[in-house]
Amino acid sequence: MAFVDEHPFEAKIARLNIAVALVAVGIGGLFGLLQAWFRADFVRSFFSPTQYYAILTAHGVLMALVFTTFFTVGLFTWGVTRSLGRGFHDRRVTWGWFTLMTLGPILSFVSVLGELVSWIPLHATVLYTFYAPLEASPTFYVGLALLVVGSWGAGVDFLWSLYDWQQHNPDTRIPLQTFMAVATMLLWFLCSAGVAIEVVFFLLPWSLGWIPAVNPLLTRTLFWYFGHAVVYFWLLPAYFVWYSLLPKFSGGRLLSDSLARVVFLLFLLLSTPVGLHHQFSDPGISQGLKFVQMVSTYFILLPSLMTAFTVVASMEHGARQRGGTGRLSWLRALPWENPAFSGCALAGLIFAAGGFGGMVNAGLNINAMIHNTIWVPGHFHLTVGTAVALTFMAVTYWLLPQLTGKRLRHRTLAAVQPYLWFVGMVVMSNAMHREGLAGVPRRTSLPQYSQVTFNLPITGLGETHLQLVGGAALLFVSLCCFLVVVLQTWRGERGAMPLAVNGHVPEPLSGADAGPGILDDFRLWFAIAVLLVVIAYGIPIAQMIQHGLFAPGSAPI
Ligand code: HAS
Ligand code: CU
Repeated sequence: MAFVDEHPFEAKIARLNIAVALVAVGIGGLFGLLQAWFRADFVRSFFSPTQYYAILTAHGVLMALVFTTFFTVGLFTWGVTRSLGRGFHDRRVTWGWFTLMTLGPILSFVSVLGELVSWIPLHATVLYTFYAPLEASPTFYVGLALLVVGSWGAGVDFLWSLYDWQQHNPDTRIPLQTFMAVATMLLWFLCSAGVAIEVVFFLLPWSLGWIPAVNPLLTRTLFWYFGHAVVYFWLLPAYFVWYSLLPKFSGGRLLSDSLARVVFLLFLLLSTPVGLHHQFSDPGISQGLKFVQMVSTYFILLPSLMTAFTVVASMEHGARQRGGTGRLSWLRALPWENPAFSGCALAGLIFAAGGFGGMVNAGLNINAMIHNTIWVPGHFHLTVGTAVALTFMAVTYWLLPQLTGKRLRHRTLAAVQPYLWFVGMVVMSNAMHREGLAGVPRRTSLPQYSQVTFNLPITGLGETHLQLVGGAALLFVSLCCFLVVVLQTWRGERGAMPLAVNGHVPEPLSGADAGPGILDDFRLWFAIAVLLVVIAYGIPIAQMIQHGLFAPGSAPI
């Protein structure tokens, strides 16, 4: 029986969340294309510089904040319900958070549109990293606050389901998918508290005119406290797919359940106390503290390196089950024609490169070379823009039939789509990285560099601009293919054809009982995570206060 038949309400909530995510990725993708073409001097005369920033803000907010959050909540609604075998506790609560979550981005998006449509009296060109001193209309911040609060509601719903389940299964280990979803949501509660404080106590009162000014260093620190950890809130749903489904797509089983739990707990503990690596160039934070957080950043590589090992080993196990042999020729036995598999595997390959770039970013001294250059967008288009986004698309091909009861349509288009994304992203992000090394800045519509000659790794901006334009075009075509497959599947007739999808999720080779039960003690792990945050952020904030943050007469801006 398909998921939609067993849990029709939860299937509907998952579908609705994924539908909003798709609207966001569709509009955000179009703005991405305009963005890249504008940067490459291709459509420069169409927009004013202010409109460029509005487009950039819309692209970032829709892709990085709206698409990711909604897709994650939809995916976890499925994963938690399926693995616990029970639905949400109270439907009114579920509708409540979904409504808040949906109203928020609409409000923020309309605020951004103010810059593009003259009759909307709002403005928001503050980018998706919306810290001071850039200021937007209050509606922009209210919208984002609603999105965050709504997503907290979803987290509460998952915890509530787990609590109900534990009442009936007191001595059973938490099912792996629920474990991963709950660990991710706990990380989200912890890190989004920083941005909630920033918005509610500083940015919103400031943009309403209630307080005359805010302190940029403090609000930036609050932002990056959130802004680093949020990247793992995006990544962990992809890991959820790589751990629980990619081994199955490969034809095998995950190697170790406990190892997956340890990885998620390491993220819960180590993701938040490293945000200063986004502030290496900020004055007002001591070099010693930056050094400490650089070292902590290198610790957070560990769970990803463990993932690389386990997931690739599980894929190899699958390939050998399918008859693969040899040291590397087993790779040929993998189902490269199945987009659910190829999307995840290509996303993983790209993430290996994106993670390597992350290691470069994290070096206190090397960071000075790439900070604020277009290298950084190159890095995050590999990570969130591919490791995460392509995995989400890939799993949609497998999940959507189970959520709708409709068979996937346009299978050939679906099979080609991940490869188009892969090639487009390799080309585009390569250009971004190389331009970044040559010093081309990010987040700017000006100056234009066509007159400048470089002796750095690019032969000229003509070449890299061409890659930017071409790569972005391929990505856009790939996104359109994805949306066509999804929309056409959605429009299909329920039950008209067999689903041709097996929804069974196999147990890992080494099960949960092989590991210690303390791994499931979320209260303990969450308490340690909070303690680490207090240590990592208490000291810099105490230093800021010492330096006169609240001193009478201090000029905040
Ligand atoms: Fe980052 C900036 C450091 C990971 C996203 N990062 C950003 C920004 C974003 C972002 C959005 O230290 C820009 C923010 C802004 O607008 O200013 N990042 C890191 C480090 C990691 C890292 C050390 N980042 C991510 C992830 C992101 C993300 C994940 C989103 C999802 N990043 C930085 C730093 C900056 C930064 C500095 C600031 C730069 C500046 O100056 O502004 C690490 O977590 C990376 C670890 C990853 C690995 C790779 C493991 C490989 C795996 C692949 C397995 C293969 C498979 C497939 C499954 C070590 C797991 C195999 C296939 C076969 C066929 C075999
Ligand atoms: Cu970071």
